[in-house]
Amino acid sequence: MTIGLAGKPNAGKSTFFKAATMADVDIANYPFTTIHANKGVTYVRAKCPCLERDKRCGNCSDGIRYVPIELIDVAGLVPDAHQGRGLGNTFLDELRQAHAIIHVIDASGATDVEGNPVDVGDHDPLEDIDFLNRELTMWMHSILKRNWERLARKIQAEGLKIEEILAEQLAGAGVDEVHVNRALNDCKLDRGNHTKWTDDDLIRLCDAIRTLSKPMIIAANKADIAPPENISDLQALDQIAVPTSAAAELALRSASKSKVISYEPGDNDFNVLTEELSPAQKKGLEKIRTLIKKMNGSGIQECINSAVFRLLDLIIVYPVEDEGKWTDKNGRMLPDAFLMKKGSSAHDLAYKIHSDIGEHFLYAVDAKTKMRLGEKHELNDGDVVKIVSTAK
Ligand SMILES: Nc1nc2c(ncn2[C@@H]2O[C@H](COP(=O)(O)OP(=O)(O)O)[C@@H](O)[C@H]2O)c(=O)[nH]1
Ligand SMILES: [Mg+2]
Repeated sequence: MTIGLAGKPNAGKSTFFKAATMADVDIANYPFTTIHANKGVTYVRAKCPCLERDKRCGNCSDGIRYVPIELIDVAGLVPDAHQGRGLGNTFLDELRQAHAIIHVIDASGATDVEGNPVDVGDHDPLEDIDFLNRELTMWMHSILKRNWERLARKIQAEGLKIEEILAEQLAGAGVDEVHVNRALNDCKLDRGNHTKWTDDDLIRLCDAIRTLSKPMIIAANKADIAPPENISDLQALDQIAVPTSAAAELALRSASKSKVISYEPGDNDFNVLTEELSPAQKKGLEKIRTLIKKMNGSGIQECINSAVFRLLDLIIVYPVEDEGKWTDKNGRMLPDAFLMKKGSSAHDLAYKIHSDIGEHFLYAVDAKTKMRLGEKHELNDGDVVKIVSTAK
């Protein structure tokens, strides 16, 4: 599972990335700080099932379970990147690996459309939403357009399946046939008449493909200094928008890393662990405390969780081999946590563990209720499941 952080320069992507992964990247207030995609590991936060038992499993932080996913910090997009402006296509190519995009927006309005600093509130962040959507759509359009006339003739002459050919063209952008098929239906384009499609039709189609293949949520970043109406405007859109302060999260994780505070990502408070703070440090920390109390957290963890659970509709399932002790064969309790699409079955889980186990699946056991589950049984978030198979 890979999530990409996208947005214009200076929105706070690298700060978000560094906070979420605690990796070392350049953070600076000028465009193109991040030249190449940075890849790192971040974590979805969940309640560990071991909270239902009388002892902690050893794979969670006192009942808080962190499940790894990949995060990419995609360098800043500027308008007309799809035509090769800025670092143009490099940025777009980096995004193709992402299953979902967190669009990091400077909700404070303190950067213009190209990411240059302006006064707080001078730029309307709503403009940035359209801009990223349009760049992605036009990027896909430019790929399709390259070969379109030749392909259109070929599809007609050889009677090929249009969704297959289009998906093939856009495979590098992470698009598959299912996306294209649904997009064709959504746009009500006449498949039989594809040689007559106009350029506008192609753009409409790409827009629909983009919506389906690159689900996106908004991080309304710099919420610490943003005018409240900017945040509410972003939250009024028909997309999930989470107010974030990447800067606050970075400060908290750094302080936690150096044992100055105890803080779990996603918490709305922390404990100071040392007496040796300067008055300025104390003041800085208390300012952040006030902020995360007001925001109910810095928003970074909530944003990652929202991308995984609300946008991508995933659940966490815990496979075990001993349904009594919830352990694997080496006695490790709740060793694995799998992210799976909501609606996945016990049989899907078996395949995810190993193709052999999937092929030789007999039944599963719900380790919480000890109920036997058939192959079609739909799994729920937080399920602890033993798979029984005849695989060796
Ligand atoms: N006030 C505030 N500033 C932030 C926040 N996140 C990032 N910044 C600042 O915005 C500037 C650009 O951040 P950076 O992460 O390099 O942006 P990128 O170009 O999108 O990667 C830096 O000066 C950051 O310190 C935030 O949540 N609040
Ligand atoms: Mg950056």
